[in-house]
Amino acid sequence: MNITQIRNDFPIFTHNPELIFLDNASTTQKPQAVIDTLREYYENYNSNIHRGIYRIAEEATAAYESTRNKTASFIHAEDSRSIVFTRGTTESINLVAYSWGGKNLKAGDEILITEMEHHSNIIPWQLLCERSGAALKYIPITKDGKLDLSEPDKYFTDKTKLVCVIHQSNVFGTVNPVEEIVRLAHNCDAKVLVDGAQIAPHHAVDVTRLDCDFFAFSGHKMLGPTGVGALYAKPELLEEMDPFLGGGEMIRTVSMESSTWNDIPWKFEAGTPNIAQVIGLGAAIDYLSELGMENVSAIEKELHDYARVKLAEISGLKIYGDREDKGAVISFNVGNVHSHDLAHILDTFGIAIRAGHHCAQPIMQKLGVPATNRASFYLYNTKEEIDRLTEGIMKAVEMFEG
Ligand code: C6P
Repeated sequence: MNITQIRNDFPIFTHNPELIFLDNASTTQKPQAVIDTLREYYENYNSNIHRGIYRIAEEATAAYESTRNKTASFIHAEDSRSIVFTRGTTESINLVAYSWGGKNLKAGDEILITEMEHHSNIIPWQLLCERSGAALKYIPITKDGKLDLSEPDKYFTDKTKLVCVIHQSNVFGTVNPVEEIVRLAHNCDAKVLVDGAQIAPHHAVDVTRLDCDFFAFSGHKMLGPTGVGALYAKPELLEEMDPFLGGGEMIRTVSMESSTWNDIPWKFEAGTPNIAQVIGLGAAIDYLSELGMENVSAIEKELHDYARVKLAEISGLKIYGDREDKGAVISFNVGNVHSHDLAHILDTFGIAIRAGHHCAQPIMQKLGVPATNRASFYLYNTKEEIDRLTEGIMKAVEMFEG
């Protein structure tokens, strides 16, 4: 893979030659192809979808629906009706909590999640438990950033109705054994929701092989625009679920007394959707598919291997959940330097990393720290940038510790 050629596809690096962007778990930069796709929609065929009886509306509808097919192929879903466009992972999870959870959970039932979850995969379940009377249970994590699945019978019981798990941790980069979790959950007749926000951009995903019931992800973390993401759900589940939001598009008939619903997946896409962003997501999927997800994973593995070696040269630096076989996300603290101070100093060198709790406060509680620094890599990063990060951290420590 020619990284220089890849970087040339991303105008932000031409406009900001000093920028070293290492906050890719938060959001990713956009290739010219995605930016052009958004512009072309607005300049050439901007119109609403599924309702206009004229040429440009039909063009927009075709482009929007073709992204549904691309999204289904990208995650190996067999049926494009299983793809619902949402604003992103957060909305996808909330959709399941309301539409599936509202109908299927009651007092005495249990939802099983893990201590590794992002707040987006905790709060919707806490709210659902308040509404339904169900109880929330947590699979614990070990201090080295893995799920502790040593006593599955303690957690997977006949009360378990839904299991929600993060596929790749946004804090540690740990890739969880989702296939095993699906098997344990299905053995007790529970459904499984996978938070795929951090896996879909970095590794090939096959929801059919995983056999998960729901899979949520965001476009902006995989080169696409903000404001768009998707929920994969097994079609038979979508069929039986109640609508999430009510409004135009999601209905078949409306009378003053009652209404009937559109076919899936449109039953879950009320109102005018983020048309441009969905079409832009299609361009992002094309870009990643052309590179090949196995190549994307390989680039990231090389960067991760290199970064682990380089960061280990810094005295007093502690990596949380450090291991070779995980995603290219490194959370760390160094000496007594507060993570926000370190991120601030690195910013003065042009280096963007994230500092804080990463919307995963239960992990911070488990680690016994208020916050960490986090460097996360993507296909356009280079080893030179990792060298600059290492030098930057060393300088910052010197400034603090005199
Ligand atoms: N994590 C991070 O810096 P949205 O905001 O809906 O696109 O994605 C939410 C979300 C859900 N699950 C996981 C595993 C995530 O990592 C995120 C977003 C960002 O780690 C922002 S907090």
